Amino acid sequence: MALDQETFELLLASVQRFVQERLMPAEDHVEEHDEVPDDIVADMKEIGLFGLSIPEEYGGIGLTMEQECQVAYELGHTALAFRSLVGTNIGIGSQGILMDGTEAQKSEYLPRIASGELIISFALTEPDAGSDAASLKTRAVEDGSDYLISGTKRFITNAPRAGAFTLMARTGGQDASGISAFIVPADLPGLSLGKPDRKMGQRGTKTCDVNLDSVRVPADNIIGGVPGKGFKTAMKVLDRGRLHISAIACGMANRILQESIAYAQQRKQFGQRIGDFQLIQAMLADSQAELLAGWSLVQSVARRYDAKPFGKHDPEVSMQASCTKMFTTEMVGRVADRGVQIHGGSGYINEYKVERFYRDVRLLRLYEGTTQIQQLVIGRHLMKA
Ligand code: COS
Repeated sequence: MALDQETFELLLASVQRFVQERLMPAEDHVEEHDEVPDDIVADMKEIGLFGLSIPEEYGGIGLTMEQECQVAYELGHTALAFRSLVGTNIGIGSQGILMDGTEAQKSEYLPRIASGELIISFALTEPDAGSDAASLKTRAVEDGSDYLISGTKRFITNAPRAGAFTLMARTGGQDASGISAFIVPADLPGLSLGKPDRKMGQRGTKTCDVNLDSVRVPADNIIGGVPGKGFKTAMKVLDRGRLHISAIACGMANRILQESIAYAQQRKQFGQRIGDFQLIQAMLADSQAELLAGWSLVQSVARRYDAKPFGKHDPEVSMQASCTKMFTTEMVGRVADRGVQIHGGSGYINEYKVERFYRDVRLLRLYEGTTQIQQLVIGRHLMKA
């Protein structure tokens, strides 16, 4: 059940305060040390950020998609590493269990995910299976009442912190129907982590390979208990994740716009504030208009998402989620580019926030489906009509 409006407004206001008073002041620490401090992680648990999307009956807050997007918009206003830390528990790590898991799986895992005691990652991507997710090679071979899983998962967000993975492996034939989703505890023998990835941006976000060498996982850990449903679970999880990422993109676009306005108001050239020049105003205006369009789109599609039965695939809503992710993540790329331009030479210097945000937002157009994959989802849907 959704949180009532009044309680939700209070939560949103406390997240706004948390972002401004706790997270923004720690941005330089995250950039410098490539880590989110432990005391901030503890505070994130305290205010319930890990359980935003998990129903109250499993210990979470139970936000609707529309409400989750509003919170994600606020979290998008600061270094994206903070959002990334809670993002897999709120979204791609937990939602497969919530949508398709058995009652026993939900009650075993969701309360610990909601409290942040257990970090759960989503392991779909592999060295040879990125956009073409259905071609994944990680194999799960039946052995009595267990499966032995072997393969490599790549770029797995939060893997170094994870206590468990929602992991897609092939139990059957070569197409999408041969894929199953497993809950794989991180401490099983045969599971090891690769070295941390060194990335272009999003410092403080932890990703690495996950290697599986005959990892013995009970058949009971197949999400929903039935093999062959894992690709669809993964796609449904990604539909939802794409809306969440879109809200983050809008939050970050607003932060960059505010940084740009502040700079344009104080920086003087040719004897006046650069913001008084129409060419600077044109860049601010383009960013504001595109942000408004993107954020309106997120809210409207999130409402459409909430209106369909939970966990059920609605191709029209999937198509709209792809439109939203494509538009908003491309939009924040343009806003970040203009932000750097407005800052001039200072925009290229790390001390100014726009330099790092410019690098941070580049990832939004890649993960949870590249812009080209969103185009494909949209184009295919239109051609089926
Ligand atoms: N929800 C539920 N089921 C879905 C779905 C969705 N959003 N999208 C597709 N399916 C179903 C299809 O209906 C089909 O089922 P049937 O065989 O019963 O008809 C099955 O899944 C296979 O679908 P499809 O044939 O469209 O699969 P493709 O291999 O052509 O792949 C794309 C589809 C390209 C859209 C998919 O692989 C994709 O999204 N790739 C990007 C992966 C990604 O985002 N990676 C990021 C990793 S996480 S950071």
